[in-house]
Amino acid sequence: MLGLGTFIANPYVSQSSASGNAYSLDFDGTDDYVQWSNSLFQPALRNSFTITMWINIPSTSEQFWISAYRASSHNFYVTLEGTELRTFFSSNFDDLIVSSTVTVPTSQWVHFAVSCAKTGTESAASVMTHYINGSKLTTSPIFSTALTAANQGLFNLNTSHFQIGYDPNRTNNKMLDGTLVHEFSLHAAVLSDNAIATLYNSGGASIDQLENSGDYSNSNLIGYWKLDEGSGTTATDSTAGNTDGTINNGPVWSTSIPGS
Ligand SMILES: [Ca+2]
Ligand SMILES: [Ca+2]
Repeated sequence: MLGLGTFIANPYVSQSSASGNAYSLDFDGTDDYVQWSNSLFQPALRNSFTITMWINIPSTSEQFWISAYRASSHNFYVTLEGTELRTFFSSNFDDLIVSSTVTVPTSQWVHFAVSCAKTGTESAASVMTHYINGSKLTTSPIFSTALTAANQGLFNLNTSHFQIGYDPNRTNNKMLDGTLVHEFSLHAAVLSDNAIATLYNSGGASIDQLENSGDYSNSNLIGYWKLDEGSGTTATDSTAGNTDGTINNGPVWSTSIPGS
């Protein structure tokens, strides 16, 4: 559990609005991305997790929102192409891929979440669930192969990294072009439907994920990047884990945030 002192010690809070969130990152579609070493994400993705993000996209052309890619044998990524939202998870060639059909609104702030419940049993399927703007989407497995408990533990990105906005194959031009990202978080648990709806209904600017609020609990929050620095190339982790990300190739700081 984080103490209040940790929050106050964040040097970026004082320059922000009262809610502690004043900026987002604007990606250029050419080479901009935010990157983390896989030290936090690799063990987290071996178990149950939830990732949340506020994103504002100009179009639904094919794009990578989140990616970690070592090879076809070990990867995790979220893509949007038209009305198809997909999350891929491959561990030691054992794939779990889910797809939702959804019309993601463009040129406005959208709340995205994906949770993955790992059952930990050899025979039962793991379940991934998509949410857009607090609503749970229907997910269809593309491959029926379940992640087994044995293979979950083999998820190994080696020296590959975890990114926002990074196309593992740059020649495909699926970087985030003209896209804004405002907050990004990693929870080492499956958040409830109500918890995700609470985050969405907060508008992003009013709920700080470090705070417990109503149906939302931060007890398993292990990475929280507000993308609120307003300058520089560090995406500061607001949790005690201090897993900062590196902002690469010059995305622009924008004052557009949800509710603004
Ligand atoms: Ca922000
Ligand atoms: Ca750039």
